This record gives sequence, C-alpha cells and structure tokens, in this order.
Amino acid sequence: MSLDYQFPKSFWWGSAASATQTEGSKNGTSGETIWDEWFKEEPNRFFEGVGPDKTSDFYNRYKEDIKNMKDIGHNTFRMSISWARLIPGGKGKVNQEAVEFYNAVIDELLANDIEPFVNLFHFDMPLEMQEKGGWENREVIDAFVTYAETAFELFADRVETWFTFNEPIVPVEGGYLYDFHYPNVIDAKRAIQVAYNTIIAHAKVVELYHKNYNNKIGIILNLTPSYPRSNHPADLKASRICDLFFNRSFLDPTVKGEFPKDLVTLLEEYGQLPETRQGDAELLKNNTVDLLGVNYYQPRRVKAKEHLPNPYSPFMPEWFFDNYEMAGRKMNQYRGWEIYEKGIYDIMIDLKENYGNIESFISENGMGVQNEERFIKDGRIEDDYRIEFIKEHLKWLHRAIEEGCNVKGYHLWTFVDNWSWMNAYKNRYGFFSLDLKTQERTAKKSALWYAEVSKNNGFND
Ligand code: BGP
Repeated sequence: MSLDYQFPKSFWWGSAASATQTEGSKNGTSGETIWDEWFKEEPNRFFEGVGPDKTSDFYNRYKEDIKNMKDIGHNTFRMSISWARLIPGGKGKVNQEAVEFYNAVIDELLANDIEPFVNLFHFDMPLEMQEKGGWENREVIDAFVTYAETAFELFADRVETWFTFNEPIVPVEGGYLYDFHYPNVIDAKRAIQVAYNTIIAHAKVVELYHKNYNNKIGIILNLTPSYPRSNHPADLKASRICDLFFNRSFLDPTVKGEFPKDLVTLLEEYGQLPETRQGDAELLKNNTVDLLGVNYYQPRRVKAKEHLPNPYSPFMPEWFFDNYEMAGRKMNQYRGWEIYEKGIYDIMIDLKENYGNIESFISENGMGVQNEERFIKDGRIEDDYRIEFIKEHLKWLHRAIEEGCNVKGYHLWTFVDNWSWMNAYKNRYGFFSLDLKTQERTAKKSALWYAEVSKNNGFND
C-alpha cells in the first residue's frame, strides 16, 4: 500500500536538543558557560527568572528519554556535547565524569537503534573562553579545535555524523548586534569579526575531521528565506542584501568554500571587512561540509527602506532593508512567528539549484506554544496545531524530494519541552510535555502521531 506522502527508504525521523538546554548546569561536574554567568548577572532577563540550572534533567533521565524516543519511532537524534562539561574552562584537562556521561548516552542511543547526530557547539561558550574574547580571539579557535579533536578521539568510533555548530549566526546576532546573548555587545564591526572567526573555527574542525575520519561532518544553519514585498527593484535589492547578511554569509563559505563577492564588496564599501589571515581563503576552499542541517521556523519578509539611515548611526544590517509584515500572513500567535510552510521547499530548491544539491536534512522545525496545559484532555496535551504544523511542512518537503532535492530527514525541535535561553520555559516545543516540578514527561498527541508517521515512513492526508 502506498501512502499519499511516502518518504524515501531510511528517511531520518527524529528530533533535536542541546546540552545547555537539557542537561542541567548543576548536574555532575562541569565548567561554566556564558549562560551561567549571564544568569548570575541579570536573572531578570530570563523568562520568569528561570536559568540554565533548571532544565529537563537529561543528565539523570537520559535512559527514560531515550526509551521514549524509541517508543515513538526515532531512528536518529541530534544532541550536543557541552564544551565546558567535557573540558572545564575550555582547555586543559578532560573531565572523566563527562566522558562517562556522553559515552553512556551514545551507547544507550545505539542500543535502542537510534543513530546519534552529535554537534559540538550550540550557543554555549565556556566562560573562561569568553573572558579571553570569545570568537574574537584566535586562541579560542585553537582551543575549540583541540576540544573537537578530543571529542572525535573519544566518540567517533561510534558517532558517524558530526556537526561543528548549530546556528552559528545566532551568537553573532545575539551577542554582538541585538542584545539577546552574552556578552551583550552592540557593534557590527566586532559582530562581523566574530562571524568570520567562527567560520574559520568551523573549517579547521572540518579539516581535522577529514584528515582522520571517514564519516560525515556538517554544519547546522538557520536558513530564513528573505521574501521581498514586491518585484520592484528596490524591494528586490533589499531582499538580496538581507539574504547576503543572514543566509549566504554562512552558507556560501561552508558549502561552496568562499564568501559571496557581493557581501565582501558591500562590507568593503562601508569599512566593515574583518581581519583575515594568510591561508584563510584556502582553508575555506578545501574544507566544505559533507552534510547540511537546515533549521527552519519562519520566513523573513523585507522591503526597501522607507527612510534613509542616519549616516551618523552605527553600521547595522538594517541600513539596507526594512522588515515587512505581510497582510494576511499566517501566524503562530504564541511565539509571534509567521508560519509559511512553503519556505521549507524554497530553501531546498535553492540548495538544489545553487549549492550543488548538497545532502541535507531538516535539523529543526517546530512550533513553540505558551500555556499548553490549556489543551490537556485526559491527562494528555492534544496539540493538534503542532500535528498540523509538522504535516504541512512535511508535505512541502515531500514535494521537494519528488523534485529531486537531496534531503534525507526531518527532526523536530524538540523531544521534551526544554529550557530555551532567554525564553526559558515560555514556549513549549516538545513531543513530550514536562512538569518542571516533578520532572514527569507525558507524550503529547503529536508524539503518538509522529510514531505512526515514522513507522509507516509517511502519512495519508
Ligand atoms: C533555535 C535554537 C534552539 C531553540 C529554538 C527555539 O533557534 O537552535 O536552541 O532555542 O530555536 O527557540 P525559542 O525558545 O526562542 O522559541
């Protein structure tokens, strides 16, 4: 029997999470990250004053979570290793307790036929590394490469799919442009240096991996199509520049091995080029990724600027476009994000046509909803809105596959409702709901639905 939406054999059904958001910073021995520090300094900036010490306790409950993953048909799961836990302080001695923990998690996943996808950096800079200047300092890049080397030596015998970074542009935006990550700097020139150095760090780790190992290494990018308001040349130009800043800045160097010429020209014109070193261009050219993770939540809509930017104001990407709220757009009113399912297809077609149809998968997609207890019926959250959300995105993904896009899987953000940075527990994304007081997990309706989808490798609609 064939289904309306049948996915290719061995399609990756799973979900994603990250170390800081799930492990609990006070569980076991660990160094501190910028999140521990920022929470100490400004607890008021975190939703309801909840910090990274109060998580879903994966550190102690991974067995239960992995059993639940198995029960709902996961064949893959993306996690991250905490650099600060594995090597407290960011460099020096390896923490044996962390080695045991990650070994146990990896082994438990494999014993349940779930392939671990392991990511090395998910917004969680060790505090001491940030004190040295974070990604602005090339010494931190060296420490990151050593950390990666250690992780490969310890775990690459069993982990066959690696990622260097999750959404590396987010710490740039949050930490150096828009004030939603530590160190809360607002300075485009420094932001661009941080972005550049992150890409160098990434390429060095790819180089190291390819030298010593035969499996796959990739990067996870949040790709956000920039749709222009109209076909007027000024709107088109605004969307093209926006795309350069927020998508192609990381996509081109990691997949094609070079920065987009137009981006370089623009930054040069405004005196914003980062400091580079001899050999950087060659490093990028020779170390492109094997696999691309695509995080997609919402599109971006832009229009030409209504007013010229004040030339005395500090340089910002927003000098070149205004955001545009399209009338009639469909909204996830809880998170305040537009829902535009076709975006997932447009990204895939772009990768097919302009990025050599690189092997990819949806590494995050999901719907954050506040106060989901409202939807409890007989003890279970009936999240039909989430089922609808996933289904509509999968339909477009299916169409992309039919049109020859090289996309291998779909991971929901996230498995169990987790701590989410400044938003803490405001928006819940999980297949399983979490009672933060008792740590009890309960499958939402979407989890049961997804189990069927995974079992049948598709669905009818
Ligand atoms: C992505 C991140 C995740 C997670 C998710 C939801 O950008 O990779 O770590 O936080 O967004 O975010 P939020 O809680 O802000 O809605």
